[in-house]
Amino acid sequence: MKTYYITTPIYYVNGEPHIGHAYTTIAADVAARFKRLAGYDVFFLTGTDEHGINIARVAERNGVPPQVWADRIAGQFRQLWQILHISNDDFVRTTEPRHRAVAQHIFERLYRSGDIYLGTYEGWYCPSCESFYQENDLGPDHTCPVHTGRALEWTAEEAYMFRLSAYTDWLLRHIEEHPEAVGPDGPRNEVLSLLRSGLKDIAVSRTTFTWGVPVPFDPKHVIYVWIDALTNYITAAGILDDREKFARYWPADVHLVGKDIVRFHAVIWPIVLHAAGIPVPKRTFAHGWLTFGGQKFSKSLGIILDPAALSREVAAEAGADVDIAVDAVRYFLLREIPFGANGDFSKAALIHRFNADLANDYGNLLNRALPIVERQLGGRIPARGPEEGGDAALRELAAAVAAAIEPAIDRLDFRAALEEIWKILSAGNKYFDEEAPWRVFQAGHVQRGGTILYNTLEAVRVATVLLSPWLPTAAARVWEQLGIDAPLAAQRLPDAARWGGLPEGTRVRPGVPIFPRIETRPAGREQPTGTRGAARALRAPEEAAAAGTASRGGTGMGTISIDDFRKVELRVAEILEAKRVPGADKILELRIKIGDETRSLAAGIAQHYAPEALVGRKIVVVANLEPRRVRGVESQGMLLAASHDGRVVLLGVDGDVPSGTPVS
Ligand code: ME8
Repeated sequence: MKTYYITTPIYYVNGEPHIGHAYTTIAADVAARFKRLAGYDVFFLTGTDEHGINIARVAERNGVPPQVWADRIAGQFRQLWQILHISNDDFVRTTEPRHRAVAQHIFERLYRSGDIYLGTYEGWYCPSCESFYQENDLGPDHTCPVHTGRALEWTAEEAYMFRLSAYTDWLLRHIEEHPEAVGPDGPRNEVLSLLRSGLKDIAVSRTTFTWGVPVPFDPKHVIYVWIDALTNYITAAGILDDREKFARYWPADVHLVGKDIVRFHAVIWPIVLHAAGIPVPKRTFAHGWLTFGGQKFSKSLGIILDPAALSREVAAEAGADVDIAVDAVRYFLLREIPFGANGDFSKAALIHRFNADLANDYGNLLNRALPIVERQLGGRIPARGPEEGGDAALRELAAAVAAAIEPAIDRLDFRAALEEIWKILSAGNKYFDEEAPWRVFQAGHVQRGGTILYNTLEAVRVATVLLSPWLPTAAARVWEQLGIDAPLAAQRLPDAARWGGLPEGTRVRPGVPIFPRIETRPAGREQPTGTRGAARALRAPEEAAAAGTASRGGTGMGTISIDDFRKVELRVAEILEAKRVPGADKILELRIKIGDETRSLAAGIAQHYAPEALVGRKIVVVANLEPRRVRGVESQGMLLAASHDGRVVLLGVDGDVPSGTPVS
């Protein structure tokens, strides 16, 4: 069986987890879940980094021993990962005996081979970073380049040194020969230029504090926190306590990290491993910063957002449960920001994605199709009849999309993967609208109506399988409503995405909308402006009748006051005349009557209505709009129409009232 080993950084326990940590961990989780779906034997690791002077200091400030502090924060990380449905296979902590043994083992192995030697290290030291800095990296007046304004200490200490310099050429060649070893391009180039400028040996032990793993043969030294930390990846893979497991999973397929720690992962770590005679990881991938108002979420900057609290808030606004909001957060983070680039967090953008993508494109397609199955077909998925209309195109599109997802995941391009899956949903919605099964049933073509419903729900099924790594809860609920007996968790690609997998005769179980739309509040700057797809929530009247439900509204826009609304003068008008406009294929020139008044109007409906079919119709117009010229036609008002996936239908009045009647 093919294996896949993916890791997140192990996070420092110097503060509570925040959305920055969740970002990396969710990304790793999606990749892990996708690879399981694709049939891989996956090992997904996360954990906590618990040693070092910073953590000792935080614990002291809180009046507890460092181990007690570490237990507390590690517990918070574990709890958050549960809430966010993180499917890690192990959680490693650097204070565990299994890990201390590995850190010591590697240190000793490198000492024996001569790659670690006793020396003196002098330099500008930042206790917060636990790093020495070179003169040309410093901030003004010998301050820390990371912690702005923090004065560094010139420190000289006896230290074990690691011969990083001896491996510069080896690593340079390795990355040149395996460009996939570091990604994306920016971090790889940064690492390459660092290597080309030459590496210096680094200190890998400290004597100034004791909260760490002692050097086994010289216990007044503790092992440098980064050597301690990086070796977590081989601890959990079983280097010392499970040889068979280690052989199966090592080297790791992907170390996912933030940009801040790419040098440690892509320079120090492969050299440590290579020097110790252990194969090096296949890939380190550095994503960008999640920011808020342009500033990085960060414990030290005090800009934090608790993803669990965010999920609770979104759940309350949607009237959904927290697990659904968690899915939305997971989806949003990986859809909104290209993985690798920095991206600003905005709750309005999250809500917009919730409404437009999840509630509308995904949830609503299911909730439109199932009731018609219920009503017209006794709730059973029908057999597929012969292909007609848009059937083949939808099937072919789904197959092409299904084949494109794993390569996108392998490139860690989560956004491209989601965009691909959305092609199925968009095409599914378009197909459903165009094939209009409710009309087909009304016309008595039951077999064709059944085929349209089959294909629509098959598109939903394929999308659901592919989306399940992002939306573990929602996908399972969609699966339940589809009524498929075989559990979603048992699905495996490529078979599970093959067209036609929806079993004929399945008893559907329509339920409540899985993503209830979130009504947004009055406009602020953060307000989502788009109302994309809002019209889709409005069912065609025949569709509502076919489904046996009332039609629903909802726009997703911010509210306006009644006074604002009163400024718009809406009136019933009668169309007296309609003609095409030479050279403007979208526009009709109308003459309309509003009470006693006759006006001309330009209307963008030429592709939807024949002029002769319009004469005599009563429509609704905005009567107090400033006149303007449209393609040479004086337009003294605007008519109202609903547009829906490219289709435009005029608004009318349900009964005979004279033209000029006010509409409110
Ligand atoms: O560096 N945006 O731990 P750490 C995106 N213990 N990602 C962010 C982020 C943000 N605003 N803030 C944090 C350490 N991260 C070491 C790692 S590994 C052997 C040792 C994520 O708690 C991102 O993955 O400072 C970053 O690399 C990591 O948290 C830093 O976590």
